[in-house]
Amino acid sequence: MVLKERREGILHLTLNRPERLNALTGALLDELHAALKEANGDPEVRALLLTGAGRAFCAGQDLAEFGEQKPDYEAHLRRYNRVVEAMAGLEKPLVVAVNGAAAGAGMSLALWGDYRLAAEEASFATAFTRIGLVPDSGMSFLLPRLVGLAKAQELLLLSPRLSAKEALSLGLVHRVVPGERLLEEALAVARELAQGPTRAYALTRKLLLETYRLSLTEALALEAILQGEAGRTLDHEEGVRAFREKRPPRFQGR
Ligand code: LHQ
Repeated sequence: MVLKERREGILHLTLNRPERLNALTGALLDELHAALKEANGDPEVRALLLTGAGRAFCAGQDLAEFGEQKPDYEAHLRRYNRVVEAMAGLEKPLVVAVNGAAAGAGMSLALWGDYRLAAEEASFATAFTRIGLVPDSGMSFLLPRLVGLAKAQELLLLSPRLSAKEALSLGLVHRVVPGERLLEEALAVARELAQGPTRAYALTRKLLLETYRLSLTEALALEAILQGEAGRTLDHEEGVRAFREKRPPRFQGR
């Protein structure tokens, strides 16, 4: 259900239930969680790429998973939340290639990427309130931060289906490319990130998330602590040396 391929320091994950628009089941979420945890602990993996198989990126929760026997959603969301915590806590950059429709929790997963590309034919819909639910998988946290409160209100309450172009103009994605070039372009970004200063990326990711709950004084203090850590990496030494020698740096990720 989750295809894994590791090459050139990149772990390429593909949500693979194309016959169901890659809709999320408990089993798929558990596989995704395991893959993210494994990648995080593997020093050979220096960037991740997430995409979907077939014509959709991910249609969110598989609405057929439970049949008539609907579980307690609060309990079910624990499985979502550990995936989101794993994505948010990754110590390497995550590139997301949105190949088609991203709806509900599928849109949330897409937004957790640090760099998001969309195919021209991709679309985005929050979808939650359309079926009488509230945003989950971090959508209520991330969406207003990405697009501002007013737009988040519109996207969450009315759930319009956004084209890739609209998603680009809102800042939901960083780049839109023709579908046939999506993977190649996403891999190029992942490759660049995989050759970068992995620790500095990890600490930058952490800072960007942490500052949301910090005062300015606390944010400055955290920047100083993490700069201390980054300053002790070999990659920092190499970066400065390469700058002085007027050559591209060769980062090792430590
Ligand atoms: C689906 C699905 C789907 C099953 C399309 N499930 N079959 C967390 C935890 C607890 C509770 C619940 O929720 C959550 C988080 C969530 O993610 S809630 C939001 C769940 N997702 C949705 O409500 C999205 C529903 N799907 C859509 O809006 C559209 O299908 C999208 C925009 C994804 C794609 O539209 P189209 O390309 O026009 O395809 P389609 O609508 O014709 O769908 C194709 C088939 O896929 C169709 O089946 P059929 O047998 O008629 O061919 C759909 O029923 C099926 N499908 N999404 N989530």
